[in-house]
Amino acid sequence: MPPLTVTQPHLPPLEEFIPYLEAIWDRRVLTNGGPMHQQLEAALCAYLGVPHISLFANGTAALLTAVQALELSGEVITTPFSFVAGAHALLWNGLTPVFADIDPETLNLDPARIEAAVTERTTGIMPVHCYGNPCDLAAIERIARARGLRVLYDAAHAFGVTVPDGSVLTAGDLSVLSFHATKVFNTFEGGAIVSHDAATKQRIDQLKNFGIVDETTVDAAGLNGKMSEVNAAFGLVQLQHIDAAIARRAQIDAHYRALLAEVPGITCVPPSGQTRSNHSYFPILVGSEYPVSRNALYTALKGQDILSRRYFHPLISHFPMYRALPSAAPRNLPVATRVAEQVLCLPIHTGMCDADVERVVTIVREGAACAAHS
Ligand code: T4K
Repeated sequence: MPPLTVTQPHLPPLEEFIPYLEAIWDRRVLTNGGPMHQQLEAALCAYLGVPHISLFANGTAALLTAVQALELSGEVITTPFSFVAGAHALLWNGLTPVFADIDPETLNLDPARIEAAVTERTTGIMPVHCYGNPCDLAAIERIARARGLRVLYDAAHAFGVTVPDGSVLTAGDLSVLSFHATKVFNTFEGGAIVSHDAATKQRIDQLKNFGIVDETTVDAAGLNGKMSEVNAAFGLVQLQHIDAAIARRAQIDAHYRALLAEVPGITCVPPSGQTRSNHSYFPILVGSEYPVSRNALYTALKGQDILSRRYFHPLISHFPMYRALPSAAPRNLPVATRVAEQVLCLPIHTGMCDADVERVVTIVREGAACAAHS
């Protein structure tokens, strides 16, 4: 039996993809904003309920370009409890990440800590909707407005997530998505920037194409962030299956929550105000009342070929390129430091059956029970 991994790409039947490949072969347009690319942008705007989307080769290139497009300078406040790509995008743009602590309930940036981290060098805030759970959008907007800051949401985990006002992706100035193979919606590799107006989208599209404005004009040091036609075509096929994939994830999520509800010391991270979740991750916190450590539980699962992941341990602020920053000190980040020691993301993907969920939970329960007898 293959190991049960934390995630697994949801793949459509191969035969559905073939006609799209044939169309690409016929046209010989392989990249640079071809018809598949344009169709996917339009289809995603309609599906997600957002005004403008620019596709990218991956989420990290999208983050890099989003930071560049917002013309940020000096310091940008962000979370240490995330994937390292976000802070790297700041560093690559010559900016200083300033880490602020997270809220113990949502595991997203704590607005009070954002406010306390603002200095006269701050030009932006880069929050992350961690695990697809929305940040405190209203509080962040209030802080940004009061201080004249730009807001770039790292929405890599938040494909299809909605809040009472609509898509979570329309909050802030820009939002960045990842369509990596490990994500709910994937194009093998891929990403996107959601923007509010046509002029911003046009600027982003130039920046992801070397900064080319026209045949004889290049006005910025843009990168090559373009998505190919094959990736875009795959996205068009995937989109036809996304609702079914999210619905299956919702069942797995509910099954885990029901079975884990009574396990002492295990907390399932609750949703944070979304009207639709995408169930992209299933994080639990292994608290001090649980008889064995998070790492011991991780190892026990691994021993049974269940590959859970400690997203996001270590904290970004722990890595050598960030460690010396004053804001990276663990005493500045007590909640994130504790959560990084407790968190474990259990497997959740459409390849799982109910018995897989039960197998995972049995091991979690055994961890609780074995120590109850010791
Ligand atoms: N912002 C945030 C908040 C992010 O989480 C990410 C990416 C980004 C920005 C950047 O977006 P991208 O530039 O990646 O588009 C993964 C992903 O590589 C990364 O995309 C993701 N976040 C991060 C949270 O996780 P790993 O190193 O944990 O992936 P890996 O290869 O260990 O895969 C995990 C499991 O998935 C494997 O055990 C097996 C399964 N898997 C994976 C791949 C790649 C498959 O079944 N098939 C596959 O093709 O980083």
